[in-house]
Amino acid sequence: MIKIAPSVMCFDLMNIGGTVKTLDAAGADMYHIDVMDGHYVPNHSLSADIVRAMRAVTATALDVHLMVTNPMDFIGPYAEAGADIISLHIETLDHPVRALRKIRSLGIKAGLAVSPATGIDNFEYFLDELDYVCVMMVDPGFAGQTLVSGVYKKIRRLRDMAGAIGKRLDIAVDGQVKGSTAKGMVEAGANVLVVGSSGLFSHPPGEYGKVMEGYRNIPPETA
Ligand code: S6P
Ligand code: MG
Repeated sequence: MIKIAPSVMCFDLMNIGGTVKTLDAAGADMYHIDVMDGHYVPNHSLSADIVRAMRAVTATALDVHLMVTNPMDFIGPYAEAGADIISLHIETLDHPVRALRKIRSLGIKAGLAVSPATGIDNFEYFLDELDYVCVMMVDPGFAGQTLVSGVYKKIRRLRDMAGAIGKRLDIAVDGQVKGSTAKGMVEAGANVLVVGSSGLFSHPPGEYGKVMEGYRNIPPETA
């Protein structure tokens, strides 16, 4: 089943609560919360306070994407704030398995995020430790960038890797997920679509439900 994850960074920040209400009613499956430290990526975005505030008003899953240099320090605070999924950038980790186990030990789904230029060859060695992979279709740091088209191959590769061990891995795509790109991403094996400025918030709020349903109805991977 395809899940739709609106990106909170792209909400109208003066109306986060109202947008959560609208999107909950329109059937969002999870909220994607980008955390940037101004060091690993040249930007700042959301924080644990946003996760806590959203947790208080919605039962919808909260998917935290940590773009920080020292992610091990932030697993605890984001778990405590109410995250359901935490993804760390593989590029920031010396010991990915230790990090994934720490997340799972807190009762949270463990994810890795992968920037466009980063490979996934080593994932096959610890795939059973992973619940979620956030495949970045743009370099992390900003909304509204240009897609790196070579990354479709990575989605396919990851889906094949998971298939080879009979694993139902959640593969999210993040960056430039929109009408013209989502089909290819789903066909390559993605089942979580992070939608932001290009794929959801370019539409008026009254159309959010219809737009999300359109993505959900894309026929699943072809292989
Ligand atoms: C980017 C971040 C993303 C963006 C989302 C924006 O670093 O991880 O989650 O918020 O990709 O979507 P769009 O449609 O503006 O590329
Ligand atoms: Mg993100």
